[in-house]
Amino acid sequence: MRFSSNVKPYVLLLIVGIFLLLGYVYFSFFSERLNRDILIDEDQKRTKLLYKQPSVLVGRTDVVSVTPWLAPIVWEGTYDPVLIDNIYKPMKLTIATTVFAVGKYVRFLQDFLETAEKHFMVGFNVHYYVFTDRPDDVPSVNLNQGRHLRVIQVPGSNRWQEISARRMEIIQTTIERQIRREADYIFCLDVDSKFHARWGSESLGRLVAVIHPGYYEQTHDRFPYERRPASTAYIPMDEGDYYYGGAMFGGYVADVYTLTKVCWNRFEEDTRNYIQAAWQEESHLNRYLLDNKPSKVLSPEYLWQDLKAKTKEVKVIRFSGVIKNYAEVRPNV
Ligand code: UD2
Repeated sequence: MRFSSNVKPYVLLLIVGIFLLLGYVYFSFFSERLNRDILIDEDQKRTKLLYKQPSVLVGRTDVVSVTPWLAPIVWEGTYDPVLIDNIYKPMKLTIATTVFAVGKYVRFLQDFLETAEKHFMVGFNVHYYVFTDRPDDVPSVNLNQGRHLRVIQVPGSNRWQEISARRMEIIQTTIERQIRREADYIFCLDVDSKFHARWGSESLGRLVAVIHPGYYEQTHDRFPYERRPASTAYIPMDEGDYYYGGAMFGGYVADVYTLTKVCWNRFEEDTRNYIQAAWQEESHLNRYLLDNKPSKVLSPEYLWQDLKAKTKEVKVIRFSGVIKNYAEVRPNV
């Protein structure tokens, strides 16, 4: 076919441009579907989800993906993100997310919230509960549809240990007051962290804990559990499953309520006996989870630290603690 000579070059360019754009849209639509190996095939009666057949024999062999009490340990490659979202999204769940930004830690909020909007429970209703003594310094961050943020004022303290530990008390009372009516699941997270990749519905469970990135290669006698029998967080040398990080715990609102209540009561009992567990609420969390096994365990992909080099079994870093100058950000050292 020949174009007549009176067709202007810019018209030709426009036509070529339109074809290129259509080609790109067509290709990216189909390549995305093919890469996922999932097709949504609608016939007149129902929508069916086609996905790669799960194998009984082939899977990750470099890591353990189930605990001895048969809870999943969530690693990249052990689940299909599209399939799992397809199960949970129709439930229209609301996920409460607590984060404390007391004193100078308010400076970490912006990055925490902005990266959460990109990667954390995308497509779900998320209610952030920001606890701070500096409500005027809470940054304004654009939230996606179905996501809300509430600021709750809490007292400051001149001891970081108290700020960290009192989270258990404050989460417990806030669940009682409002969260139990407003959400299905809850995650309690450290603010001095950023999301780097998907953290989605694969993390939902009745009681969820995360394996601390610093200790997953160690035997339990090397874990920094509380070792003094005088503390209610005490764990003897020959006991222990994993060392769980205090920077994340979650689950059904009712289960997290019990966890925070028990840990806070034990923390107070210790205080009355003039003892404070080695790693405050993290020590109590570890004692609680030894007796009340989590129903889902997140691998260290869900709690990394920026100062730690990536290891070969960690294929994706999803959430990581930022490097901070402790002496500068904490009220005491
Ligand atoms: C570890 C745990 C942390 C907690 C702490 C207990 C990990 C990765 N982190 O972190 O969860 O169990 O040990 O000792 O497992 N905060 C404030 N203002 C302050 C101090 C703390 O808002 O002045 C809040 C904030 O949300 C922070 C959290 O408490 O993210 C934990 O404090 P941290 O990050 O200083 O504790 P760290 O790094 O020792």
